[in-house]
Order: sequence, then C-alpha cells, then structure tokens
Amino acid sequence: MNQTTASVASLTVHEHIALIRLTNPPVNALSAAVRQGLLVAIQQAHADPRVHAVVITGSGHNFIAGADIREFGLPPQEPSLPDLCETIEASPQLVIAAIHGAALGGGLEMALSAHYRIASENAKLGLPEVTLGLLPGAGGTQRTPRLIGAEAALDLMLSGRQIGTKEALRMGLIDHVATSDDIAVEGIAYARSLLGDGAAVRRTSELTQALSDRAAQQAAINTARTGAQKKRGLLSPLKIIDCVQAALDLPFAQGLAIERDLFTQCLNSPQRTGLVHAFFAEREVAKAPETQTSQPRPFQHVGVIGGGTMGAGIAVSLLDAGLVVTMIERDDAALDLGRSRVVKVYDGQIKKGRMTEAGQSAVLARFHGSTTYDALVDADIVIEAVFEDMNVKKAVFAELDRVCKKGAVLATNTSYLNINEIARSVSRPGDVVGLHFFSPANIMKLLEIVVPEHVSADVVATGFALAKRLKKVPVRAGVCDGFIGNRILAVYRQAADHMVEDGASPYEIDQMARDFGYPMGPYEMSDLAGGDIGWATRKRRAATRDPRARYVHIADQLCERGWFGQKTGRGWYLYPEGSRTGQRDPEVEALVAQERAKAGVTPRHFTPEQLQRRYLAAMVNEGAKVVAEGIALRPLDVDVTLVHGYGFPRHRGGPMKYADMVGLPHILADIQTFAKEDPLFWQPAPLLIKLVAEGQTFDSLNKQ
Ligand code: 3H9
Repeated sequence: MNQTTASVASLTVHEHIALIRLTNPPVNALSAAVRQGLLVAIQQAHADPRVHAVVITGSGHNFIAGADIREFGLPPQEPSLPDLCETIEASPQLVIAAIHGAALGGGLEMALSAHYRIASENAKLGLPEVTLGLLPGAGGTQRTPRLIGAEAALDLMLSGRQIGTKEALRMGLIDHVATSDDIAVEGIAYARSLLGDGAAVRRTSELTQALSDRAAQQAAINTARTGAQKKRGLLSPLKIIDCVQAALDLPFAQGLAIERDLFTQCLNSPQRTGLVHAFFAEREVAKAPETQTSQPRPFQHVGVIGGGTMGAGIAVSLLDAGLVVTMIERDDAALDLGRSRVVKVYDGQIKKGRMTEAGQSAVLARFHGSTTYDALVDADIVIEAVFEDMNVKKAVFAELDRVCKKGAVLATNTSYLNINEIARSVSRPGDVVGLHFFSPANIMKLLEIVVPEHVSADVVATGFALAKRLKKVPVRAGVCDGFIGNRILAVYRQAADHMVEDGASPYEIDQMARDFGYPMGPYEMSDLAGGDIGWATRKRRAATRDPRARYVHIADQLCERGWFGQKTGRGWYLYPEGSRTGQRDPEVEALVAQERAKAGVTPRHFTPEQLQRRYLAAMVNEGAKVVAEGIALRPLDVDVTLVHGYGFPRHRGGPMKYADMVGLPHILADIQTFAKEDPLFWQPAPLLIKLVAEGQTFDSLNKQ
C-alpha cells in the first residue's frame, strides 16, 4: 500500500483502487482547504497509472455535511465546489462515493458527481440548502432530476428533508447498500466488484431516462410552483423550481450556468443571512454556561403534574422521547381526561398512518397515572403544569418536597410567575428550575429553561439534556415577569393595541404580520390560544401597572362578553360553526370604534409599513432591555425564542438580527419619533442607544 497524506484529504492506494478520505471535523464540511486537498488528491489519483478507480469517503461520523456554511459571504476561494464536482464527474477513472452518516447539501452533490454511490445503513442524505435560503449550487439542481426525476428531486430540494439509506436506494439516489460499518472497506470492495463487472464510467449529467417523460416532469414542476408560491415570500424555493425547469429544458452546461446565477442571487439575499444566522443561533443556545461546567443528572422517569392541554402535551413529548411518564391529577375524572388527551394525540397518528395500534400500546405502556403524589417517589424529574396561581403552585411544590427522592429535579412550567418565590417555598431550592413549554407542547420546539437564583448548575444542565432528548430548542432565560418570550410579546402586543385604538383595524395588523412572514397575526394568535389567558395576566398585573401608562381596554371588553376566540366561536374574529378560519366581525369593529371615542382618539390611517415599523420597534426595544438585564444571555437567544415560540419568520433571523439588517440607527430613530406621542411606552433601551453611539450591532454581542 502506498500512502500520501494531506491533513484534510488523504490518499491511499489499495491495488488499483485509490481511497481518498476527507477529514475536517466535526462534519467534514467542504471548506476551501478540503476542496483544495481533495482536488490535489484526485489529480494524484488521475496521474497514477496503477489506479483504475477512486473511492471518496469521509472520516469520523459523516461523509460530508455540505459546503462550509461559515464561508458564505466571504470572498470565494478556488477551487469552487461546482468546479470540483465537474472534475470528479469528468474523471476517466471510475469514481465511487462511499457514504456513511450525513451526506448533505454540497456533500450529496459531490456524491452525485461520482459515478456510483454506496451507502451504509446509517446514512442520512439530503439537500437542505433551502433551509439556509439557498439552492443546491454545485450541480445538485441539474444532476438530481437527471438521476431521480423532477418530482423526487423537487421533493428533496424543497423540503430539505433527510432521507435514510433504504429510501435513497428506492429512489435511485444510491446504487448499493454497505453490509458492514467500515465504509472505506465497503467502498473499496464495491469499486472492485464494479471493475470486475466491467462497469463503465456513468456520468449523472449525461443520464436521460429519468426526465424522458416530459409531460410528467412538467406537471411535477407546475405543482411545485403552485405550492411554493404559497410559502410567504421565500425566495429560494422559487429559484430551485426555476433550476429544475432548466434541467428539463436545457443542456446540462446551460442548466449549470442558470443554477450558478440563481445560487448567487440566493447567496446575496437577506433571507440567506437570516436563515444562516438562525442555523448557528439554534446551535449556540444549547451551549449555556451550566452545560459547559456541569454534568446533567440522569433521568428516565418523569412526573407531570396536571393533565390539562399543557400537561398532556408535555407528557406526549416525554413519551415520544422514550421516557417513562407518571401523570398526577387531583381525582379520577381529571386523570381520565388527562389520559384521554394523551391517547387522542396517538389516535390521530394512527389515523394518519404514522403509527400502528401496537406502536401506540407500546408507548402507552410507559404512561402511568395517579391521583396521589406518592407515585412520584422514584421520579427523576417532575414538571408541574397546573393552574397559573402562586398559591396553587406552592401547594404542589410542598407535596413534591414531601415525596420526591433526593436529587430529583423539580420543574415548573409557569409562563409568568416568580420562580424564585416558588423555589424559596421548598426545602431544596437548588433543585427547582423553570421548564417553560409552549403549546402544543408536543409540537412546539421552544423550551425556555428558566434559571432561578439558587438553582444548582447541574439542574440547569439537566434541563438542557432533557431538551435535547425531546428534540427541543432550549433557551436559557432569567427570572422576570414573562421571561424572554412572553415579556417581549406583552410589549409588542401593547404596541399593536395602541395602533388599534389609534385607528388601525386588528385585521390590518394581522395582515401586516402575515405579510412580514408570520404564520398568523397577534389577534389571530390570541383567538387560537384563548383571550382569557392574556386577560388573566392583565388582571394580575393591574395592581402593579404604572398608573401613567396608556391602557387599551378593547381586549378586556371582548373577554367580558365571553368572546375568548376559537373555543367560544368568536373573539377578535367570528368562527361560525366551529370553523378555524376567522371572519372579520363588524361587532368587534363597532366596539373598537366605541373604545376610540371613549378614549377621545380621532382615528388616523396607518400604512402597512407604519404598522410594521412600530410593531417591530417595540419588539426590538424590549429585546434589547431583556439582553441588558441578563434575562437573555445574548441577542441571539432572543432571536431563537421569538422564532421557535412566537412564529417570527425564521428567514428574517429573529428580531435582533432583523434590527441589525435594517440598521440600529433607523430603529432608534423610529422609537424616538414614536416617543414624542408616548414617551413612557417608547423609552429607548439604553443598550440600543449605546450600540448606535458605538456604531455597533446586536450581533457584536453574540460573538463576545
Ligand atoms: C451547501 O452545501 C451549499 C452547496 O449546495 C453549494 C455550494 C456552492 N458548515 O448540528 P450539529 C457545525 S449548504 C459548517 O450540532 P449534529 C455546526 O455548526 C450546506 N459548519 O451536529 C456545529 O458546530 P459547533 C448544506 C457546520 O450531529 C457542528 O458542526 N448542509 C456545517 O446534531 C456540529 O453540528 C447543511 O445544511 C456546515 N455545513 O448534526 C447541513 N454543518 O460544534 C447542516 C454542521 O461549533 N448540518 N456544522 O456548534 C446539519 O444538518 C447537522 O450539523 C448534521 C450534524 C446533521 C450534519
């Protein structure tokens, strides 16, 4: 065996077969150094007369996770990935990609430019560029349809989903499945068998079969276009479809040129900036200080107090993660109801064909219910999800203090209440933490991990470990009224209410939010969640509200009429006969007009842009206060919270990233203008003033 080793791309020759192994931990991203190393290795293999076939593989846990996302926006360096893929495909020697772990984005594109592909059973293949605001830009939009047809290619590129080996084989994305875990050995053996069979070089760019039924391909493209147009202004899905159209209509080289042009457009778009920010921010939030200094406590059995919507959702989330769950309710009737809420979720999955009845039974075998706290004596973590009332919570915690074993983590799912006070009420405040789930808890990704003053670091680390197990996005939050998310929501919702009283209709505000990229506006959201929830909070806060602060009574007026939203058939909107889509309600409009008159307001017109600027400025300003007070560790923690818990459009990165992109001086200037009308509400955050004075961005604080 001959060996020449470069640090990122090693080349070894095994009797006529060259093995190139890429090493760029943690995921073998195709950085400039890797591309250069790979090019050199390929050229060496080409120049070596003994070599008849080349196997490319990755070291560590993955083949290649794609282009190096950290290089986007930096000056390009040679060789480019598309050129490298062309070199691989043009090779006169057989090239085989031997895939294990992730082959994503540019990694899969490189594999598609090889002539044959073998994958181990654990492989994950996909073209997730769309999740970063991009399109596969190394020939992927041209080679994938030529290999597997337009419909399957569009599905992969528009969903960004990862597929397993079996599905990849069925689709024709790979040719062979490895039977052992040693992918290099498997790749070499496969290359040898191909050579033995006299297999020819097979260039994906030259394949025609998969696109031969033009009408079917065109139909798939048309369907995809109709779907993508509904996607709230996202750029890259439409560009992906344009590329596939080019793959169908044009020779490969022309298609590649179009792909290059459209890739560059996506790369330079603010959507790409926002989505790449979100990608790194989502990973950064999981590295809270306590996770670096402490080991999580082990957990397998989790107690859930309360079987309401929230408790049941939390139970499902825990069950889905393979944990043992004990739900506590006050009596048998309430427990039956809690259990039926859990069962209903799985019944729904059976109906959709996502679960079998046997599967459901297996999951429910891990679910227990009890009307006595003593059933929690073995629980490793207990999550309380009872009524939002300090005395009720304290009573629950007194019981937990009594029965739970030493070292059990005692968590509260409170959305607003002072967790320091709850912790002080038990004999073991170091074990008390906030785990704030979002409804529906088995679906929503955000988990605020609220850190009270006396909590042990390993309890916080356990919260993060639990989030990981539940596949949630954890954000560390300090204790204050509403923590990160609800505190900011309260402020931008007030800004919206002010605008309604000043002349905007709630329907215009919802429309503005949807146009910005939210799935729904604040009033639709309130109708979905139930207006009574916010009402209870406002009543609780009434005693401590600054008497000088502007207060809009419209929402309270709706609640006093029992108009809580979808569950009561009307709220801000009308929901005739259980409909989930609201209609504007002339009675609400009349009530709004009445309240304006009572407040002595002469209604004025707001353009959608004016509505948006006030809405976002309120959000950003409060976000800056939350960061300055240490409630959020960094601006990126605010971004992740609002994206994953409040529907802020991910392609805008989050409110703080959005503010950076708009320019902080503009945001501050807006706030100062609005402050002329209401200086109490629009007090600019000192942090915002400071950053503007220093010519800095919020992002500068993410990097400290
Ligand atoms: C592309 O390919 C464009 C081309 O079409 C065209 C070019 C012309 N680059 O997620 P993890 C880091 S676009 C740089 O925690 P896991 C990540 O930040 C790319 N860094 O691990 C983290 O760093 P840190 C298309 C990357 O095991 C560490 O690796 N590809 C990249 O849970 C571990 O990541 C994608 O979109 C990257 N490409 O999941 C795939 N990928 O430790 C993106 C990861 O400092 N990646 N990092 O926090 C993933 O989906 C997951 O990382 C993966 C592993 C499934 C691979």
